Parts: sequence; C-alpha cells; structure tokens
Amino acid sequence: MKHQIHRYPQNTTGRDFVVGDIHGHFSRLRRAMEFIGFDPSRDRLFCAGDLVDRGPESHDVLNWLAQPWFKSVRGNHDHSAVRWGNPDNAMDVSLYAQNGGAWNIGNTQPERLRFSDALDELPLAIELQTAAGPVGIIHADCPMGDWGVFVAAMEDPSTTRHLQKDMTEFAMWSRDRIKSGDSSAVEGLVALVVGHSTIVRPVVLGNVHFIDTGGWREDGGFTFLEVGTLSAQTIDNTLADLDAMDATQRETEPLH
Ligand SMILES: [Mn+2]
Repeated sequence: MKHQIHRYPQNTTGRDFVVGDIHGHFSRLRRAMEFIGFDPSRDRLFCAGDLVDRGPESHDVLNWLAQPWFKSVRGNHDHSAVRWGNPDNAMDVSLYAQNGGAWNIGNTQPERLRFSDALDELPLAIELQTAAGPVGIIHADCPMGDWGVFVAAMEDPSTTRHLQKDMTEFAMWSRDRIKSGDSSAVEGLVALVVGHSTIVRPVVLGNVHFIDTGGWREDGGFTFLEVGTLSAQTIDNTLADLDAMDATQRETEPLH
C-alpha cells in the first residue's frame, strides 16, 4: 500500500459528503447525487471504499477516480483488484469470481495492471477536517479506540509488519462493532464513517456512522452523510432509478 492516511482540509466553499460501498453502480450513484443537489464545482464526495466488484460498471472506476471532487478509501474489494494486478498473485480465481471479481478476471494483464495501479493509490483511511473537528473515514472499522494512536502507528516506520498487517485487515474487514452493538466512541474524532456492513438504514454507534445502505443492491439505496452537519440522507434505488421522470416531477418529488 502506497499511502496509509490521506488528509483533506475543510471544504470552505461547498459541502462534503461520504457515501458507502458503490460496487460498480456508478450510474445509479450519479442519479442519486442529483437528488442531493451535488455540485461538483464546490462539493466533494468521499467514498468509504468498495468501488468495484458485483455491479455492472466496475470498469468505470478509472473515470471516477480521475474526478477532482471524488476521493475514496480502500475497501477489501478494491484491495483484491490491487492484488489481482500482480501477475504473481496467489488468489483463488473461483473465490474472486464468487465475490464479484468476474469483470476483472476476463481482463488482459495490462488492463488488470491499470486497475491495480489506480486502486493502489487509495489510502487505508482518510482524515477530513470540518468546522467541528476531524472526521475519519475507513472501510470497515478503526482498529484502535483512539484515532491519533491508530494514525501514528500506521505512519510510524518502526511499526512491525505484523502489526501493520493486522491493523490493515481489521480496517478493511471487521464487523465486530456493529455485531456486538459496541457504542464506545473512537477518541480524537468528531465522527468515524464506515461502510462494509450493509444495513437497511444508517446506524450510529457512539460516534461511528455506518452508512452502507446497499446502494449497490436492487432493494437498497445510497446514503450520503454530510460531514458538516452529520446528517444522513438515503436515496432509495426505487427513487433513483426513475430516470424517466422529467425535471419538473423531480423537483416536486418529496425527498427522504
Ligand atoms: Mn467490504
């Protein structure tokens, strides 16, 4: 992994949103963004990771990552695509296919490498400044109860490879907090925003916001958490998929 933590200053001209797992559903995400009035000239969209696999448009990830207003952390599926680009990878092909990697299995080695290189730029965590203080973004969970301790350990060159690996795995995979209902806070943050664990509606435990409401599933929707207010808005796919709806109807359609 090239970068562990990316830091962003406060957005003083527009809004910053965090969205959960996308899984190759970029067209649907774009429609959902219309409902929140996303303005790419002022607003920024941060993703909690898992940009690829399962959905029909994983290839589009390169176009999205090229947008200056779009940033993401690394999810376990993004990490798989990074590994897949390594010709010496020891990945189980049938398991990768089962987990939604079919789009990449058929790619040539140079194509695999393009996705691998692009996704290898994704950090394990993002620290985003807001007026109220820092907001953290990680795919699954923070491996430590204190953000500053976690960041320092990830960035300390004397941290053992073993501990680095354990923290990386936990950050991309853990579902412990939501399974146990642990409502302790992650110290040093206004909020930690995570995806990975799919839920029907956004959940807040302590200061940890779970926002993967399954925008990548037919029966789900994308949740946008605005970091300035920590208010979440979920756009159900039944609403976002109504792309036949004209602009007038769209303006009068009640949002929720
Ligand atoms: Mn995941």
